[in-house]
Amino acid sequence: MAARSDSLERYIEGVRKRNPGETEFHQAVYEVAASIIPYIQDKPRYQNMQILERMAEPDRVVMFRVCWEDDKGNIRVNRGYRVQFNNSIGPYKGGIRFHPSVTLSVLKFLGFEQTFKNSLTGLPMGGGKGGADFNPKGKSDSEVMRFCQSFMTELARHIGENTDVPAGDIGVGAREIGYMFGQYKRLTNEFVGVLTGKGLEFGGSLIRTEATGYGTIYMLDNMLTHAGNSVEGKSVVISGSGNVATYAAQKVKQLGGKVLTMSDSSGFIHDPAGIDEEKLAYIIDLKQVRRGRISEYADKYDAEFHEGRPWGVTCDMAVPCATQNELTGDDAAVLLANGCMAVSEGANMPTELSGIKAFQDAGILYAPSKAANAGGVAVSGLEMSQNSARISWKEEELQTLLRDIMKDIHDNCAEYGAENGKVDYLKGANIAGFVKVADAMLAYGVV
Ligand code: NDP
Ligand code: 2IT
Repeated sequence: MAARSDSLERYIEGVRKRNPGETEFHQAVYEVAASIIPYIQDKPRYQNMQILERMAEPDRVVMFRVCWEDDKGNIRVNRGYRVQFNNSIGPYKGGIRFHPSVTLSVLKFLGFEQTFKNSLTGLPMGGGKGGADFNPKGKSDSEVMRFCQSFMTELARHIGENTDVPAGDIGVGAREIGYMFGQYKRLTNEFVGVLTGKGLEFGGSLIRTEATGYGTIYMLDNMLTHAGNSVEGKSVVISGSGNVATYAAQKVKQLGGKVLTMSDSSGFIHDPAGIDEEKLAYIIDLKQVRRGRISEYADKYDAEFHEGRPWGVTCDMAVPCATQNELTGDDAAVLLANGCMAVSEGANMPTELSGIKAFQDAGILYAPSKAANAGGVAVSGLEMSQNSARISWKEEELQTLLRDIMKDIHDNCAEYGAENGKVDYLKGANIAGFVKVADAMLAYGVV
């Protein structure tokens, strides 16, 4: 045991030294290495070939200037990125994030996580992530369009339907994907599935919009079923009010649960009566169409608005769907003290390491993001298949495929994470995601 923790510390020290100041990236690598190092202890093929060391080094990183003109005629400069992390099992695949907090560290943590997540889906997709420190909030449609076109003018030369297929993430939804796809098509004179999350008119897939949120709740439901329980009648606290949060809330409602909260970066609303379909339709219009603030919900419905995050509201289950490190160790202690029995992560790495430890020590059900939110990229993979074959599948087929993929992810995690009659879903997800990528890397030799 001492040898294992020594090797973990040594490994992480190396990662810290090679990537100074990249705290989010260190955190993501630590969380994975803590599961993988004990697993490969008696498997010299992975150790001799330095597989884990190689996995923490992206294949390549592209950083570029994005220049655009705002509505007042000012010239603005942002920084764009694409991190092509690992293409051992398929083309690089992963979202694009537009948010002022985007840094190389954030995109490297996301690209690293994506490699394991995409492996878990069972589909042939490698890991990548991109974005820019551009803040879409308060920008006009024309400004967003000009930014997206300028961003794609550089990105286009680095991506391709068989090379790297970006999609949406924070700040990038249907509008931004439309502008970027249009610019790619114009630059290359090719109509190919180079982005996913496209509009249905130009090669998008049914249920891609809903897939991440639905998948996160399927993961929750699968864990509960495995433990002899269900979502029905349970209260759920959700953070965020964007794409993932909205459809997670819808699925909780469909499965008979009650959603008490939703949030944005200004605060959260608490609706003790529960957020039903009609209220959810209001939130979709408020956030996606009018691009307003969640606080407006409390003016319309019998609900309270509070600053901060929603973790102090008593609930049976918590589903963080906003951003990284939004649930601290202290928040985890509060949730546990209030009787929270399950957590499923819609956002990427929303829980700090101390929070994860608190959930695991308490023995509650905890689904890490790389498993819980994999439904989104899984349906992106299905969008790629439909584009290559130039066909569109029906909604029922896609719904069944999404449910089946999430069930397979659950069962794989349960198999690799089995421990004394219980399941460590974090360990299970890390190992199940690792094995396929690692074995492909072994097959390629030293590359
Ligand atoms: P959206 O841009 O649609 O929504 C993001 C939501 O999170 C908004 O409510 C936003 O509030 C809030 N938020 C963002 N940053 C912060 C912050 N720093 N502090 C507090 N609140 C914040 O993004 P998505 O719903 O697509 O993404 C949410 C999470 O899910 C991210 O972690 C993303 O990586 C992950 N994810 C997304 C997938 C997808 O398919 N879209 C797939 C898998 C994971 P505000 O409006 O105030 O900015
Ligand atoms: O984090 C993620 O999995 C995403 N943002 C979705 C990626 C994708 O390619 O659909």
